[in-house]
Amino acid sequence: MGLEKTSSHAYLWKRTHYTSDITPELDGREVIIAGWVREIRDLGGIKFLVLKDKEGFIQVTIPKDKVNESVIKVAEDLQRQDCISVRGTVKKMDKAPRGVEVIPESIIVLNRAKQPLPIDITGKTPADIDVRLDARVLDLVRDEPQAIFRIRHVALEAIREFFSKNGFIEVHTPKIIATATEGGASLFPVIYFEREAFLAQSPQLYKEQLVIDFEKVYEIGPAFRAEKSHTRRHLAEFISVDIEMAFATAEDVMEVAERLLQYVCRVVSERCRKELEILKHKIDVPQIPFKRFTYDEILNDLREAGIKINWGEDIPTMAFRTLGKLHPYFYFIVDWPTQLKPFYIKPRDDKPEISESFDLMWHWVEIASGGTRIHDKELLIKRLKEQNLSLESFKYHLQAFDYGMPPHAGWGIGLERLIMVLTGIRNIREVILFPRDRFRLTP
Ligand code: AMO
Repeated sequence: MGLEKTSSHAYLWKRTHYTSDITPELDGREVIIAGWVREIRDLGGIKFLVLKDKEGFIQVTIPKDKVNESVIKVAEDLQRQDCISVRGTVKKMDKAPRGVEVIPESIIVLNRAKQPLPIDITGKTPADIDVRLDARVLDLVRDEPQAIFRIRHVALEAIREFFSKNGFIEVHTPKIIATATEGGASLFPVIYFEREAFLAQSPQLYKEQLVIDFEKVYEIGPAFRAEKSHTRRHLAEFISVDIEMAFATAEDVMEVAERLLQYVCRVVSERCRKELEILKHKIDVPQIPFKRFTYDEILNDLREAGIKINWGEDIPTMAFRTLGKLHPYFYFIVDWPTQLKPFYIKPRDDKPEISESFDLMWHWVEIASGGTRIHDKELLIKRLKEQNLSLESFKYHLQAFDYGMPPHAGWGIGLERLIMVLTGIRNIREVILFPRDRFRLTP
């Protein structure tokens, strides 16, 4: 029975096996597989169809003289990305890509893909990134994005494993909030009933408050930045991996960061061999501890390379590019001038112009930043005033400091930047499903 279209009530399309389950040992077995047409080739007397599902590919072979006419008729009209199910018999076949093929008894078309497709899903004819992002759902079926998002999944799995093993509890804090934490310029305002609110730039204030209750917390959640800069490493919405730890200093949480990165690199390189091969990328599991350079040492490095930056100034992108050449690995930049850091970062007791803060770098890209926090309410109020921030806006945050705030420290890692490191992909838009940037709000 070779049905071209069937009522979904009949459920004749219900799969018995994923493509990866079809092995030469199943020779002679009847199976139902379902997925999408990746390629179809007609060699006159025989048609080869490559069917893709979430686990991989299988060759469906249609010898014209050996299958019934209705199958041939359906196969005649098949095009790339049509959604189909195939009932057929497994045949051991040395010449087939995985040593096995399926000879169909019926093919059901569950939905046709509109032709011509806007991009080549085999990836043989590369398309411009904007063309691909406009058809992102289709773009994501290609092997490369499939590998990227599988790596992203495994990295997240490893991150959660690591935190659980190390006594952290996962939290979710509000993303519609009343106050800025990371500077007012990059805030997205939203209308919240009759009031103005903002999209959270980071879980900073909440994660700090929660150390009173849970001591070691982590959050993996969206962060929003109204970034004007249109670069290959900035998004308006990204996933931030944040931790906060009670009774800890910057150095303590730096150790957590380097152990986490080493663990994630190891896990991904072991569990994602196939995906890394597709991306032609190799992960070097880093040695720890990572090198630590002070801000002053970095300024010296840059001076020697012919780039002069005055003490207290931020390091511009082109200078970071030079640094990346000098230090092509993971490293920390510590002891930043207090004036360059947000109000919640603790100034050093002995030298208040320097803060107990760090940025974690990979070559020239900043992967994370963090530090020891101020836990003394009076000092926090002083810092808020120095940065011209309204105490009224931080009322509830300051209140938490009346409830036994312990010394604490933490950091935030940009997940997409980490995925760029793990995949070797250079444009951040490739490692997030539906990127948001200054010029893109759809799809
Ligand atoms: P910061 O603002 O440095 O620190 O952000 C932390 C990390 O988040 C990533 N990141 C971004 N990724 C993509 N697009 C962006 N626009 C973007 N902005 C930041 C970077 C960066 O290192 N609250 C502090 C962290 C802390 O002290 O705990 C914070 O948000 O990888």
